[in-house]
Amino acid sequence: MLMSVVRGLSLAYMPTTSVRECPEQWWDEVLGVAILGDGEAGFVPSGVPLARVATPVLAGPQSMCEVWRAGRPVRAGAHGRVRYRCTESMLFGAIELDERATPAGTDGVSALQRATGAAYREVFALLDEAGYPALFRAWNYFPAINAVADGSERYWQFNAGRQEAFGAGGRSTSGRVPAACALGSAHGPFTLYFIALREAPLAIENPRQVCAYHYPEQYGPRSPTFARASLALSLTPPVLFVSGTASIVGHETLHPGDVVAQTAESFRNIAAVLAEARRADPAGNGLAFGDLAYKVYVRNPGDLDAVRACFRAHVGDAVPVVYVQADVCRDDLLVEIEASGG
Ligand code: 3EB
Repeated sequence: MLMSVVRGLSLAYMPTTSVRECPEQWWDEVLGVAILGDGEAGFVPSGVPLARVATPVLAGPQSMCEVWRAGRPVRAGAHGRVRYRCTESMLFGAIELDERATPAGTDGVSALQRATGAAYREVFALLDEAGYPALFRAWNYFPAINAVADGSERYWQFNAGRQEAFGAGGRSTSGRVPAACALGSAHGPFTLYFIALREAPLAIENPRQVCAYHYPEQYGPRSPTFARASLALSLTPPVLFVSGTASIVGHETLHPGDVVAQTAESFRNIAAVLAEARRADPAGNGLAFGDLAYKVYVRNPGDLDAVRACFRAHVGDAVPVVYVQADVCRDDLLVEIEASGG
């Protein structure tokens, strides 16, 4: 448990078997849930936004729930295919789109690019209508992220669909962009879950890294649309999301083939992002390694012990953390780490 136990937004990684046993009223303040790894989802009450993410859990129970709570009662709704729950200040939503429903067209636009675009367009329509225009954090998952299909890398196709939808939705594609991650799942539909706010958060960049929205064309014709972190000072207490962070310095992958060096480099990047966030927050609270909860994406399950040892050397073993298998968006990246806190 973390991120303000009493007031405001909180996140917990819980074994699915424990969540199953929670009484009905426990769900009243739940904004939404992501089920990580395989596991049947029938226990989630209807009306709770749900993302099923086929990223196998590498340590502990086979199925874990990432539970987002508001610390106050929530209101539920649906808009198109997006399910959401919200408080006065924030909205959590989830959408799953089967790529088979958006086949590639003769115009050369792939199924994944179409699904991505359709999902984001529906999300932005909801956010505009409901009055939470500022996308704060987006989690993106889809299978075969490193595969080449219809003539290009699937991660590139995703980036094209995302960037286009941001533009069509009247959003900036550089500068004021959300924190995000994009990972390859084992199977399943294109899945997006997100948190949006009434008041725009601050986008935080990393001085060690080129802004992702300025990556050179060698990483794809349309650049990714995300900031290294996003900080909401309008929430009490403030909330910080650190995007998926990998072993990239400048725009280049460092330490190919060396998972421990990549993990350590990722922590250098997270430390640099936290320093930037502290500069942006006059109060400077909750912005150290020990104040965050982590999700660690490991490409090769056999690397778990090495990654975990490196993780513990950096943050100790008193923080919430879940390790899952996922494909990182560049095929030379072996690990990626995201963090949430406040
Ligand atoms: C990177 O830094 C590694 O496309 O939304 C990290 C976080 C990465 C978010 C995204 C991709 C994304 O470029 C990959």
